[in-house]
Amino acid sequence: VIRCRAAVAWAVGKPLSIEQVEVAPPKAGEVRIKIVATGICHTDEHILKGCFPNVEFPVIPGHEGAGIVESVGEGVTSVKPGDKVIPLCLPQCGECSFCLNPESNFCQKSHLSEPQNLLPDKTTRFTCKGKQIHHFLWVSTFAEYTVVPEYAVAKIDPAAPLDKVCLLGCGFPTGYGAAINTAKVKPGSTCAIFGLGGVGLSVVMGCKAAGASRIIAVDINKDKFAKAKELGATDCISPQDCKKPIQEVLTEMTGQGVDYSFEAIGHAETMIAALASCNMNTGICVMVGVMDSGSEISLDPMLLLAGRTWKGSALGGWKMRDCIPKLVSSYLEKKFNSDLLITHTLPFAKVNEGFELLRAGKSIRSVLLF
Ligand code: COD
Ligand code: ZN
Repeated sequence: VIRCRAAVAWAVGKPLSIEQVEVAPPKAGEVRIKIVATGICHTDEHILKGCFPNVEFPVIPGHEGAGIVESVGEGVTSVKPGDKVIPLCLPQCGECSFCLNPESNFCQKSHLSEPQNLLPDKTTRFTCKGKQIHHFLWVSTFAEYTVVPEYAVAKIDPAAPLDKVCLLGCGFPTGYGAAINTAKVKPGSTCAIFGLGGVGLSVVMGCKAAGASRIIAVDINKDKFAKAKELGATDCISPQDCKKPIQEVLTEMTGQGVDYSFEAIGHAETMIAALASCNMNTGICVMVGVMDSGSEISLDPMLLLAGRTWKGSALGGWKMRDCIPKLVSSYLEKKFNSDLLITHTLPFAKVNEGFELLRAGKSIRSVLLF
């Protein structure tokens, strides 16, 4: 058993509290990882607010981390102590029908099929003050040591800087892959991205990498525009500055609407606006943001009648265990620069300050260092 620090969410609406926790050794098929760095993603904030009722408290959140294998359980062959790894918030078991299908990435061992509040054997490896603490998406990266199933770990290049590639655990691949894999943006096309957080800005980078000629970035916080331009946006618009609905503005700007639109906020109104902003015949709208669980959208089916496509994208469509190591290699070859998303680097003890920066719209990504 290792005693170390972790940020525990004891109840909905409470700030995280840094605690001394006990982390049990990995059982068969599990890996214990020393987390070196972790990003703060808006999904962690959703968890603290209680937006996903299937997440059980007390819980150790965090799902965008990178670290080093400390020990492995019986039967683990793909990683060994000392390997640099990224824990995967979307596993790849390699055996379910979704893993076996080359077209899909959403493994059946993920939280949409079964809760990931406990490890697969239905027990937790975390305790604190005599209480059992839940895992989050099996990865719980807000802990100095965490235990995950082997099929939720990707071994990465030993040259990778962990304080930078932690973003490749969630935000960057989610947005970048939504453009490259889900929308399959074509060279010379027009794109609109709603929401310029870490995820939306990664969509901007994906559209640019795919050769889009016009990339229109939409956010109500104009402080995000400078970064969006730096990453490839050609136009930036705040819906609050427009006299007409944003979908009409985008349609006028592009003639018939953009070829590809993306929603990276998680609100019903912006999902409908993004859908209506793409060309009614051939436009593709990709939903990346997730709404509070239980909420619904009402939609005029006429929006789809002429041929528009409305799609969802989770973790950018990447099969995580296969693709994250390749993305790390592309990062090292400087094929993209996800470092530009990191606005703050803080010691782990300042985790709540990191959340304050996110809530105030002052950060893109804060990286916490242990
Ligand atoms: N119109 C335009 N922009 C808006 C509006 C609005 N009405 N409301 C908010 N925004 C902007 C904010 O100003 C902000 O810039 C941006 O939207 C949101 O950015 P962040 O930094 O708060 O959030 P991200 O980028 O970290 O995450 C956003 C998601 C929506 C992707 C995230 O919250 C989410 O839903 N995640 C689940 C989706 C997923 O697959 N995640 C992978 C595991 S997390
Ligand atoms: Zn995330």
